[in-house]
Amino acid sequence: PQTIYLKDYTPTPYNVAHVALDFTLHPTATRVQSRITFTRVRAEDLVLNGEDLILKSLRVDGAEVPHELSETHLTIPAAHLSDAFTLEVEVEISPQTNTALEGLYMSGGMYCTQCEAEGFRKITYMYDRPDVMAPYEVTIHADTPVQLSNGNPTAPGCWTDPHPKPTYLFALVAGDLVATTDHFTTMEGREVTLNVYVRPGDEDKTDYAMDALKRSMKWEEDVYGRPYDLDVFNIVAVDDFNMGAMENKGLNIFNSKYVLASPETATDTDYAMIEGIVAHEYFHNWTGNRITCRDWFQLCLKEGLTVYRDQQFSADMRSAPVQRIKDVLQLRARQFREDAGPLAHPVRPEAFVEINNFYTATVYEKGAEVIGMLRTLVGPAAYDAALTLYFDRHDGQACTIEDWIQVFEDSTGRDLSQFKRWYAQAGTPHLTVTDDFKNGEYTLHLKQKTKPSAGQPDKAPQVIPIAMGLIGADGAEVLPTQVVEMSEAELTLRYELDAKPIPSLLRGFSAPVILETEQSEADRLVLLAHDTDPFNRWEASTLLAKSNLMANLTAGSAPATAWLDALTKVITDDTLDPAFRALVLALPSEDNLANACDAAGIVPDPTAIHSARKAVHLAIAQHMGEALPALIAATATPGPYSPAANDAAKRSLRAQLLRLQTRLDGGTMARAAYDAATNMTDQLAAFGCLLSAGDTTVAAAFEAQWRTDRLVMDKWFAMSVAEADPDDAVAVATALTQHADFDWKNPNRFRSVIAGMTAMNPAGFHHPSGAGYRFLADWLLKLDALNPQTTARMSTAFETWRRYDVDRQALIQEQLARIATHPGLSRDTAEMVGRMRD
Ligand code: BAL
Ligand code: ZN
Repeated sequence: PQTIYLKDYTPTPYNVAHVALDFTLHPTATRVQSRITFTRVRAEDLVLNGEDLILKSLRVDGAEVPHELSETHLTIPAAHLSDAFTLEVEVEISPQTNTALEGLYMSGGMYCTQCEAEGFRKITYMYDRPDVMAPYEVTIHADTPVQLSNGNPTAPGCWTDPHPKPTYLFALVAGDLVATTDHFTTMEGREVTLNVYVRPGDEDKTDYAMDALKRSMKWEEDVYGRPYDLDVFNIVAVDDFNMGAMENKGLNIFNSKYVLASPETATDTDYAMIEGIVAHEYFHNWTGNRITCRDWFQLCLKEGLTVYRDQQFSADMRSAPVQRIKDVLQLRARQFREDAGPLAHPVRPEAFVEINNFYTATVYEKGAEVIGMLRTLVGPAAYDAALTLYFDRHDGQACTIEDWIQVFEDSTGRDLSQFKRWYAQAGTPHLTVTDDFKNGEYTLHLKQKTKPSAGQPDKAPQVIPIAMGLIGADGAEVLPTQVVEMSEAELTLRYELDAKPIPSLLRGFSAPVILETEQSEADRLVLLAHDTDPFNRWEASTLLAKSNLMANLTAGSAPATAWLDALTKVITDDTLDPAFRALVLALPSEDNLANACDAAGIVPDPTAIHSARKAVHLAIAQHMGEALPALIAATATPGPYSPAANDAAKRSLRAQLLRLQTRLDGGTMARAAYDAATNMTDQLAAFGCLLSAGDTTVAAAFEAQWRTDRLVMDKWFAMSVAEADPDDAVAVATALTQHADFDWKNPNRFRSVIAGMTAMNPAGFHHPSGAGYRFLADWLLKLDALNPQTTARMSTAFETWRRYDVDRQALIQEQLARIATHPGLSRDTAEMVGRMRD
């Protein structure tokens, strides 16, 4: 397969002035007539993308012309083209047999599309690339009650989108759908009709998505000064969807998991995800749609910025410190893991085979961190001014990271050339800190280093904004937060002080780096009790938990009483946000501990990690002992369910406490909580406790209660694998794949069972028998023939293989080789497996 390089970017020889599309929908024989107006820039052949299309007719300005077809392109020689011409093409496509879920496909009898990144080429011949933007007119003929496309409706089945857009933002939906409708008046006085379309029967689960949409529209005006720009904004929920959601202009299409919510069926986490993703897709209207990417190498231009903005929104809607901690947990779990392995790549990659493989945590989450650092470096007011300039200067354009950085340079006068390394260098910088106190002078010495990664043997120093403060041994703040800029490989900071302080570095996690300090347990206990920065208070607790877990793992040591006392103090402190307390109580994940072993030069044993984590969890439970029932009672949320942050915070603490209590009473209280639960958050928390305690009846009861609810059953499938004993996990997962409701072609259901094993039961996945690896490879090979995108994504479960012992390494390599040599393997999966192989 061909590798595409950033350096090879060339503009097209023709511009597109207008696109008119006429669809006659049929499950296996949809007709697409296109009428596309081109203008010439250079006298070259017209080479358009097109795949899996049956060409029925082709005319240029009404006349038949010679043309060539390949599996991927249509070519019309330059000699047959003039300065301005109209290309009329008719093709036939088959949505029903489109199992890749890219282009036009069917989900539960509904027609829908997914065109990002390169799905439009499966609809008709076109320049399927983001820098070709045009207004669209769409007509849909279908015997369905609802037909939707981008823009404003002009007649039944007819849509006009006046805003020039690239193909990847095209969308079409047709089916038996019902709408919940509301309205929003923009800051400019535009009356906008808002619809959330779902399948009949789901309409009682749309209120929260609608509410989140209206709050997003208002926040975007208040914080970024950007109003909505069409008369209609539609959201559609689709059951079969590779991604979370898609920001098509005026017609956002969502995985139904991120739209549908009722207290009985959705957890607080689901509600928070819906809020964040509705906001994310809406915010793309300005950062992605009106200002788009010149080419796919610039994906972080829209994704990093939009993730940053949805994180800001969620922080404003909820607790900002809690949001930050959750964002960093995600970043470390997914992006740091990616950056440390064979799939590491820069925020702006320079080459790809299949762009779908670059919708990654690095492009999204590290891309967002880079923007957060930029804001920290220039300050909030300068950030706002730069964003205003960005919108003014680039509205309607397809841009690059250079354009983005230029806006900051022009509006602040700063030279950001070194800062651009954050976009170009893969890998997470390690920031090593030593300190000293002598003769009234406190010295902090910092060194940065980034390990080599594929194609990048040497890394230059990056600009690291370090928000820091100093805390006295008595817990008093000696130095309030200041931002230090580190741009060289080493930096020394000096402070005149009476006594040696405790440094609180990287407050708010001001840069995506790995901090390595010689901090003592005693200093961490002071920070846990007194740091004025909530992030670093939590960080201290995480580091304490990690060191106690590692001591148990490597030496069988019982957790330190001082830590258990400090933990109990935080958990019982009513002045602290219960959500914060819940995060303090959550132990580092097994994957996180495997990574900690690796970093410490210890080969991780997933089975031993699982046991150590259980042992430490039990020790915490025993330490809190009799206090637990009262603490659980104090987390009650009387009255009707509210998904708002306050109540959700209490439920999150309750879930953690119930887990501890289950270790002591074998599930007695969890059983009572399960029976009394009136919402899915409480029910699922108790369900997990009961499964972990070996309850033999609850799984069947849960299944009987929720058998007809697809999204709740996804949770049942996932939890059943996640909570299985690691020795039984493969057998449990295999049995679930034989369940009548295991529709493996549905990405949500597939992920429930497969990631229930790979991500949620690591000791089961890494079972020394290798059965977990075989299980994953079997299912990847099966799905690859139908849905390469989801297969390639799921293959990343193997990316940490280098951490493990030689036996496990060999077992994983055996499966990777088996996948790589499978006849007919997709380009997507071939690229991923190729990058992961030894
Ligand atoms: N653009 C793909 C889905 C998203 O990031 O919103
Ligand atoms: Zn996005």
